[in-house]
Amino acid sequence: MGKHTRRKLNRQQQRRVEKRRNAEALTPEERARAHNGVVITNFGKRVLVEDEQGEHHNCAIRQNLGKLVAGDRVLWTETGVPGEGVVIALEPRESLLARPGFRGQDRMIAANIDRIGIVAPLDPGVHPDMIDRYLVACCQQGFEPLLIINKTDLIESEEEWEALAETLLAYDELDLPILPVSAVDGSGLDKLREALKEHTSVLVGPSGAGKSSLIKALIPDLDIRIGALSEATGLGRHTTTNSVLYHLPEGGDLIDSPGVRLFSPEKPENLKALEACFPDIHQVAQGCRFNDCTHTDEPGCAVLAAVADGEIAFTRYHSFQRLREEFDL
Ligand SMILES: Nc1nc2c(ncn2[C@@H]2O[C@H](COP(=O)(O)OP(=O)(O)OP(=O)(O)O)[C@@H](O)[C@H]2O)c(=O)[nH]1
Ligand SMILES: [Mg+2]
Ligand SMILES: [Zn+2]
Repeated sequence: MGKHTRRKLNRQQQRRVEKRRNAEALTPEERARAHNGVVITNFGKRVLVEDEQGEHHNCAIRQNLGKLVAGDRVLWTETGVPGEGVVIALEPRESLLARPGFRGQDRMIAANIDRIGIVAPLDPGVHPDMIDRYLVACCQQGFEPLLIINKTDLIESEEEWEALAETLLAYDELDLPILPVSAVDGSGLDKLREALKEHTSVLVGPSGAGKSSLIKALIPDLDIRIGALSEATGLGRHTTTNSVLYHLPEGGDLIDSPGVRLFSPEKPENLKALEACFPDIHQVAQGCRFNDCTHTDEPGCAVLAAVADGEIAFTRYHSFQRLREEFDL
């Protein structure tokens, strides 16, 4: 068999695998027996699926479906064992947030979301670099960003509020919704509820930011439900290891995700594509002498001038350059 033929066959096989994931590949008999469901969480080789009545089923996954993640819409069938099932098809995803993992294998964070709540904690600190990385992902995929500043109960003085405002100035100027909250004293939670209503959102941010704490604060009877979930999945209660989908009492779904040390967005196609996700820099860059200016040391660089006179926040500039270097653009 020649090289060419083999490649062609592989592509055909590839397509067959793709097709097998979807409902269209099911036999009429399978389809008649199947129920709709949403993946609540993936715990290794199995998933917890919620049916349309809100019941949870611990499900195996049919071969070739690929990995599933919280938020995935699936078709599943009963096995005869109460509380168990088999996922037999994956509905096409409307969106997917993922991050690069080991050996180029993407790690999925959440599916079918439309909003990303970036949780930045005052302790250990609000880091613009982390925020900017998620903002690039939002820009690339059309997710609405929501900047959630958690642990405001730790703020002790007016000066600390001012320092925070200073850090957030660039985001305010970008017209991002910014919500200062505290999972501990409950401040800002009403506004957060309001912002999450009618959306499927995912909370992201570093480990210890308080993502799970915020979800617990938003959902009063969650402790009981987390107990049931731990029982069903055998997972513990603390550091989040897998994304989990929750329903908010006021409406909207919220996905908790494991903390990530350093999130990276998808590699932008080119320098301009990265720049387009930094609107503040992009706008000023129109004034650079060179069209392909990297804003590092070029003569006539309008961005460097704007950073020097404080018109562009240095943190934003730094985030941009860090990503540019990381992606070799
Ligand atoms: N002071 C204060 N502490 C908080 C607040 N929210 C969470 N914490 C604490 O921060 C720590 C981490 O909270 P978690 O909710 O587990 O953080 P997480 O973002 O879910 O972390 P991972 O699951 O590891 O990604 C816990 O000790 C919480 O008690 C807050 O608003 N104020
Ligand atoms: Mg957590
Ligand atoms: Zn420039």
